[in-house]
Amino acid sequence: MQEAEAVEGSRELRVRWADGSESRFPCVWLRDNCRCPRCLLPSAQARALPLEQLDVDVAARHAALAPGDKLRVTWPDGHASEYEGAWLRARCFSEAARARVQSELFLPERRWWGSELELPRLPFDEVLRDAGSAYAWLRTLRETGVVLLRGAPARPGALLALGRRLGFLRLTFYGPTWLVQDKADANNVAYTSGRLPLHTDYPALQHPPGVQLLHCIEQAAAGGESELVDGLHVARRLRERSPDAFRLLAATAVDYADTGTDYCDFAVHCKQRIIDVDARGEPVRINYNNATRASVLDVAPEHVRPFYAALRAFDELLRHPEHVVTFKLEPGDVLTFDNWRLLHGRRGYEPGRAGGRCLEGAYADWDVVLSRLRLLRDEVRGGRAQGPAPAGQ
Ligand code: OGA
Ligand code: NM2
Ligand code: ZN
Repeated sequence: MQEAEAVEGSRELRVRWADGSESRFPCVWLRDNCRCPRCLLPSAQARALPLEQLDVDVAARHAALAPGDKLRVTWPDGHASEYEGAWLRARCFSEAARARVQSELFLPERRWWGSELELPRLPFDEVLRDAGSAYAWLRTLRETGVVLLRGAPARPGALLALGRRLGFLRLTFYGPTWLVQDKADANNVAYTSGRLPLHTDYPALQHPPGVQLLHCIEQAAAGGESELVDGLHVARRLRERSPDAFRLLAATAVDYADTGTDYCDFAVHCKQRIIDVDARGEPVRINYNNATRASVLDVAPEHVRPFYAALRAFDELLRHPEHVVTFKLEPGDVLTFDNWRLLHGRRGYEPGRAGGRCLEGAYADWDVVLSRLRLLRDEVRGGRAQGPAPAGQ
């Protein structure tokens, strides 16, 4: 810091940096973010200052640079605060600086894809062993939405190891992990040998699982191929081509239901918009499983046919060959994907005799995955430059 100057009746401090640029810091924000141990619990890096002690109009009584590149501020009640130059600079309020900080916090941009996608692949054991590979896994999971981990043992347990790598898995009514097999009296359409049309898992939950892990233990001789589509990409296409269909799917609250017994008995019901959009209208999550879409439909009768027409338009665009990637999992493959972004499906298969097709599945929440991604990024940055990029097929 070169210079600090009080402006706006001392309600704002202006700092000039060595490179000549300037940053503005409103005093109410400075007071709110005092670093002293009375205002901040150091062991938790958490604010200890209650809001009722914050004067929105607070002005600095005195502000000056102090040795060690610090800004020292004294407040009207005598309280003193000190801020390090680098700490302040990382919190500059300029639009460009804020955009930089936000992209650091919220991690890599998405890359859209269609049927041309070469599935990103990484060795399963490297991801468990090596921080650079684990970072490459999670970074690609965020950017592309899918990574195929290969070479896991073809028996249950691999997902628990990946769960420990992340932190922990998401428990649902189908258990900590679950077996996708042709089962008698199946409590879910997935547990048959039938075709599964493109869907996202578990829109019946208010907070559907962000990430899905599917470990192939045994594959069917005939059928059972997997299909993947970049649902957020297709939703954006729908907005261009059929804006009315897009608007309807982004506005209509659709009921989902799931009732039965598995890990314990359950009667799940909730409402979801099939295309979930953020405050700016950008699609952020697809909530679409035709199997668990409830028979109650909470719209006026005159809106029923337009709703179905919009859903048919979206479904057709999803299934368009230019959007679908098809492949067949092999024993030892672990397919990991963004369940908020991708839709996945499976072709029907020959049930076969004893054993037969068997996948083990599990879920993780994006909070856990992104937390691990940030920690791995910092670990990898501290050591080597970057992990190996996943190879295409
Ligand atoms: C599921 C599912 C895919 C498969 O269990 O929800 O989509 O290949 N399974 O069996
Ligand atoms: N399984 C695979 O939404 C769904 O019912 C998806 C969930 C049974 C855990 C399937
Ligand atoms: Zn599924």
